[in-house]
Amino acid sequence: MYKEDTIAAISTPHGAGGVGIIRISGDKAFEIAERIFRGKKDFKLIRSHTINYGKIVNPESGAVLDEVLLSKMEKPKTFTREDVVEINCHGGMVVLKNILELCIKEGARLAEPGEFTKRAFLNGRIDLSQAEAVIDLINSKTNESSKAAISQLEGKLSRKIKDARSKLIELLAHIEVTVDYPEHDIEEITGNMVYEEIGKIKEKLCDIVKSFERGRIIREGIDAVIIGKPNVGKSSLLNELSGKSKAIVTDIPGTTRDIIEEYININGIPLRIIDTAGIRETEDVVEKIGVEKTHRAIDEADLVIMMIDAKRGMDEDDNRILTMLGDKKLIILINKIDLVDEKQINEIESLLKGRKCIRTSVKEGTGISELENAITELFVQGEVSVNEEILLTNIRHKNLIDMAISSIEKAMESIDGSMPLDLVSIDITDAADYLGQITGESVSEDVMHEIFSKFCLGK
Ligand SMILES: Nc1nc2c(ncn2[C@@H]2O[C@H](COP(=O)(O)OP(=O)(O)OP(=O)(O)O)[C@@H](O)[C@H]2O)c(=O)[nH]1
Ligand SMILES: [Mg+2]
Repeated sequence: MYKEDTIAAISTPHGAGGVGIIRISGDKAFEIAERIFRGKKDFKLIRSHTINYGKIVNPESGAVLDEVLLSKMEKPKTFTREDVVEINCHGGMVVLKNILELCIKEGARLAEPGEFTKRAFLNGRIDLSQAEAVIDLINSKTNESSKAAISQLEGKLSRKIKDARSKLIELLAHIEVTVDYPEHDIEEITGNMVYEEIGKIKEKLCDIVKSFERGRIIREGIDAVIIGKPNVGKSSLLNELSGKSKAIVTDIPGTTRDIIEEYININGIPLRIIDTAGIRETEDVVEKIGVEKTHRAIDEADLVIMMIDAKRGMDEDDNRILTMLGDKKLIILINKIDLVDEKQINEIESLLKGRKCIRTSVKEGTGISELENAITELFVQGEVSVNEEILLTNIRHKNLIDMAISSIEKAMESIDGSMPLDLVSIDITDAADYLGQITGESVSEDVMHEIFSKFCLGK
């Protein structure tokens, strides 16, 4: 399944840095290090899991490439469960490249992206979902998303999935014995018993799926789109929330023609905030395209922030926009309250028929923190305490759990229809198989390739 050769790569980001790390893993790691490292002690005498000062020297020319700290780590107590050498050198790209080239010349192969983690998986140190958590951890943009990744890396998701899978397999074994060896003296399993057992497993899987929406938001963030008629202050809001003057603001209606997006972070939740062209009937070709893009952005958004101009009041256009939104998650802002009095605001609120809204003046900065709190509340009811629970964050895992659930449902229907148990067991087998693909107990080479190719080089 994998070539047992020795791999090497630069494990730190490209570009100049204080230190850079080159990692070598495989049977020849020590042999290579022995040839290129000159330390106080003979390499063979260096104890495992120690860090050692010395020089990297080209054995042929005798040229010194750098002064380094080298860690020697003997298998199996290493990340890949193979012999590992890490060379901490100075962080210039030329130094790193020269040392890497020397390692390759001495017999290592340049690692593929994610290959160190792949070896950790293939050698049984971590399972597939844990390997994927390593990618998430590297890519996480907020504290919450890194906490979720760490909990997955610790194997919290894997344990639940493995548990559900082994219960299914136990059940399958029981069914098989009942069907194939009725003469054996074990308790015969009935359709009702199977129904009850897989029902319980289904419940547990459904709970995990429920955490997906929150998990996805914590990992990828919320897509929030700001919409409204032209000139209500959408671009001003984007600029205010992001603290940049990214979007052009003028008092000419129809200023924004294209989608403008910015990433911000509200109470630990990453938010992709999208400013759009104001929605109105228009003959202007460019603006028309902009309005079409606005509609598409609304379709794809997790949250719509609709702005109403307090000065102009609610009109037909606002109503049309509101009905168009369907059941999208919505926050309504009554903006420019600095220009009107209480009576005018009340009038708009009464026309909104009890829909919750926030009064803002983007110009004066009022109502912005209420908006931020409303966003947080909508998506994270209460405090996020990722450590206490597992969060499903990965779409591949979600799809597989969904498929396992529908296989279990099919099995339950078959039992309802009084089908024989050996037929029911086909769907249960499918369910177990889908779950196995999450942890990697039953996974194809293609899927594995797909997963590990998402990694950066050197991890
Ligand atoms: N008085 C007042 N003016 C505001 C407020 N918010 C925005 N404005 C002004 O309203 C005008 C339009 O603001 P924009 O942010 O460009 O509005 P927009 O919704 O992006 O407009 P389009 O891109 O044309 O759809 C600008 O002159 C802003 O300075 C506010 O709360 N109070
Ligand atoms: Mg604008």
